[in-house]
Amino acid sequence: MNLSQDHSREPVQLLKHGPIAEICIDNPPVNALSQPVRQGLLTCLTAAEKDHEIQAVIITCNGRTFIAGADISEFGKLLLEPHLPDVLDQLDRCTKPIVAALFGTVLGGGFEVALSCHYRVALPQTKLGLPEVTLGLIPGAGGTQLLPRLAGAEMALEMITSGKPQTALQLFDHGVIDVLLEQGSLSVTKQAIEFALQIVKAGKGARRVSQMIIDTASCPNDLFDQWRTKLAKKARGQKAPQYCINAIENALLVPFEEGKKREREMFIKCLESSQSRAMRHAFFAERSAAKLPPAYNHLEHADLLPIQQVAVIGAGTMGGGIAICFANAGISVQLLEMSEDNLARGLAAIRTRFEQALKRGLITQQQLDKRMSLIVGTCNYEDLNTVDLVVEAAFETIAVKQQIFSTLDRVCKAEAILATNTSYLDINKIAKSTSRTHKVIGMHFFSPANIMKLLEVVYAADTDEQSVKTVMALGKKLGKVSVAVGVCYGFVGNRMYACYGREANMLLLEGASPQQIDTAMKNWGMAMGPLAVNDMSGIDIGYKARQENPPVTPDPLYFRAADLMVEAGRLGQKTAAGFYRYDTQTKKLQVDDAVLPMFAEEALKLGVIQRDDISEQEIQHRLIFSLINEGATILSEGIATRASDIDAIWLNGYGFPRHLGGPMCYADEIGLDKVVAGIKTYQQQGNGLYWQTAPLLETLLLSGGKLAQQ
Ligand code: T1G
Repeated sequence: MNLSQDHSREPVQLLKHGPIAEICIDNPPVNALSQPVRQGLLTCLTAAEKDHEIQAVIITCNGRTFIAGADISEFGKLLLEPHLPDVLDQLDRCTKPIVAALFGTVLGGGFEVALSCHYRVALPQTKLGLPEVTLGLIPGAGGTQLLPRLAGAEMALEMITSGKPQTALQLFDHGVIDVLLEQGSLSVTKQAIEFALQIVKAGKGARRVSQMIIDTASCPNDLFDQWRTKLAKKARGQKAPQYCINAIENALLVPFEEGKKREREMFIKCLESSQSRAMRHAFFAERSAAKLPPAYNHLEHADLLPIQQVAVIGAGTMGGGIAICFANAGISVQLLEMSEDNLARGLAAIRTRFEQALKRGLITQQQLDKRMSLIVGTCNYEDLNTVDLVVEAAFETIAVKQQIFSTLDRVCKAEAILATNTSYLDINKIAKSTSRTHKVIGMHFFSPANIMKLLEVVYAADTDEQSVKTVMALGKKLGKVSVAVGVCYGFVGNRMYACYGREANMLLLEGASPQQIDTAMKNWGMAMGPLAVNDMSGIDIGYKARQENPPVTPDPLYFRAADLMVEAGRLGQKTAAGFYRYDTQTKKLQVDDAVLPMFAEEALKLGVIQRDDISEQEIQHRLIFSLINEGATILSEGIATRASDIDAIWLNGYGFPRHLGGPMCYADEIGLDKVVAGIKTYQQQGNGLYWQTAPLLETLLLSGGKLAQQ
């Protein structure tokens, strides 16, 4: 029976099942704790407490998940009452037992609601977590005080500083979950009502987590300092993880109310920080990227093509990684190579990668066997006549790809989608070697393909809506962040990365050393410096790409430093020497000053004047501003649909620090005036050919607009 008037539009309703009151939340898509939900919770709780017929309360949700957190879209605006901590205080203090009925992804404020209840029942595979740290925040409604009281300090530290959820099954042994519900028999709500009735019958009252004592017997004395040291390294430059540790430590040091008060103060400080603004921008950028580009909005809404079986052409590093992506998602793969030897090598390399995952506890033996069984090798194109989609990952030359696509067009079924993993080449040219240009598309994976989350979905001139929608959805199924981009040299990520690499190379000619450049970029926030990255991937890859496809505005200066390495046989780690030298056993990087006179001699030849006053800031600004400038140009050309798409690309494909939000977000944070001034400086200082300020930056500077919102 519905106790409240007919407010069917309200997100929270109070229903009555005999002596049990049900507070039911219905706020699609994830039952986020928006202001109306918080208000509704408070109103219904007050009513249930006053109703003498009610002896226990359950909190339930409609839809696909229990509350998945605070409403992130409210952050950055004025926070409206009732504030979540106040609502949860009332839950905690309720005199009647309250049961949380959990399923789906119970995250952030949702988990805090559950922890503020007196009992928790859940389906075994329910995910429970406090991911606030991934948004540059800390739990802001008691999570850092409640979780240690139930699960202990060490589990709380692990979950809160990593933001990674655990299942109800995993948490059951820690006493966080009271009963694991049965999947599929009675509904979660009905099972929760049954449990509440048992509580009432047994005379068990409210059991406040806030009053529990934390078991510190197993905690080492320096537990929190150990975590501070570990995270200062692992989450270098990030503030929220350190605040998480301080807040959890307070749970052992001060009473609950004081601990919660200090937690809220730290939460507000994080909420107002640039790091949290950047990480919340990243969250929404990755979700906006899932929306199709306008180019595909006007077409009739095509259905997705079912993808049950795929083929991958080429069993090299990329082809093998791509095959693993599909097998991990449970999709059968035919892996085609030109010879039995190459195929055997490729399959062996795939097995090795799975065995490494097994050794690290990431998969079970059963999963390894299942995934290997999904990958079948062949040397015969005719075997591909039933696949729904092909991903070509062969040599990066247009002639080879055109030949492959012409063969695929002949053997594959008419509706099959033909995708290429090319990093640079013109997909329109590849499509023209088929009779199905509307089914040709780019699926640009990033190495290692089974690890990196980014997938650039490159639509060519004729690619149809069904192909784009199907591949975007397939990317999500593979666990990727799919971003739809247009065709140009290097699409979005690599085109911008070429500018970043160009500046690093130019700085070598101008007198900076490899370690000076790499140290500057690591100090800025990158995980690795550009030259160490280049050594790791192989300097010859870019060299060959430039030979095969000279950049649009070829300039002998651009990559001469890298070309020198290749011409001297210094290809990077694989030859134990590149910009650095590498120990042949340990592969440990060592500075090698032998490269400096090579750059100096080349600079003399090219008329580049060497300087010894290159500062860390100049290195950082030239590399990062080149990304911003090229990104703004790409946006103006329509190759990227949104500025936030460019941020999603750089956060998931190139290790751009998530707490800086991506190049477009970062530009707004430091100020477009500073970026444009820097560009003009480098234009006057060096080769003006490429430091032309993107018109969009000039326009926004005049209008005061935000680049990341374009
Ligand atoms: N707030 C607002 N909108 C949200 C949201 C949230 N918390 N979570 C998801 N959405 C939107 C999302 O933008 C998208 O919108 C749609 O829901 C589907 O999302 C006080 C302060 C729950 C695992 O960090 O991890 O609580 O694009 O595409 O892949 O201490 O969403 O359709 O318009 O991601 O099935 C803590 C964030 C907040 C959870 C579902 N909670 N969300 O994944 O769908 S801070 C989180 C997720 C907090 C407290 C603190 C995932 C998901 P649109 P989706 P999905």
